[in-house]
Amino acid sequence: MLQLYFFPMACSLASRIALMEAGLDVHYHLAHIWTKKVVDDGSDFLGVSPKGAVPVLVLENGERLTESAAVLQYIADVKPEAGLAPAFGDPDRYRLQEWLSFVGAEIHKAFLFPTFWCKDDGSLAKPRARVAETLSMPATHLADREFLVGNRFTVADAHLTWALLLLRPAGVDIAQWPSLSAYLERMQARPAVREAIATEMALRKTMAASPA
Ligand SMILES: N[C@@H](CCC(=O)N[C@@H](CS)C(=O)NCC(=O)O)C(=O)O
Repeated sequence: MLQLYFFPMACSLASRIALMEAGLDVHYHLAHIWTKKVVDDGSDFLGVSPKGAVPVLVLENGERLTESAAVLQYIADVKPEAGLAPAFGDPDRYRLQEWLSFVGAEIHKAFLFPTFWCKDDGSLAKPRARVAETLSMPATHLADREFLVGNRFTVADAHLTWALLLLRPAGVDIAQWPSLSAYLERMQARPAVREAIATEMALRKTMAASPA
């Protein structure tokens, strides 16, 4: 069985959404990303992954896969019939990778990560100034589309949904981009997405405020 190391409402939520959309059986381990302890048994999370970051997906053969873009595509490819990624060779596969990279680098690491992890000593001014320009990209793209890639839900939507959910706690009002607000509402209406968020929100309430 696949195993996912996650922290509630962190970027590993996208992997949980993908796993639930695929209907895969998974063993979930809560890894505390500040203390670097696995909550199940108090073991060292750095022993699971020296990166000390979620998501970590443990594959059926015991190998550990990190980085959301890779983990999400792996999940999609375990259950191709769920249609969570275009097949390799389909030009849309590169569109999927394009969006996974954009969410991971331009939204997550350029904005969400510093917002939640860095002290606001003035150094957050630049990422904050840039975020509207960044978000205008998916906003424009989604103005006349239901999903990021093709005409069905993919793991790129799982990734963007997570990032958009964190905008409010990061102090950005998504209402500025009606296409993004409508998209987020549509995504949250999906049963798997709703259940994944509800599960992690419930866990999160039992913990202190957490970063991205
Ligand atoms: N590039 C990685 C970033 C993973 C990441 O930064 N995860 C955060 C949670 S959203 C984390 O676990 N941070 C802990 C740390 O960096 O110490 C990915 O896309 O999966």
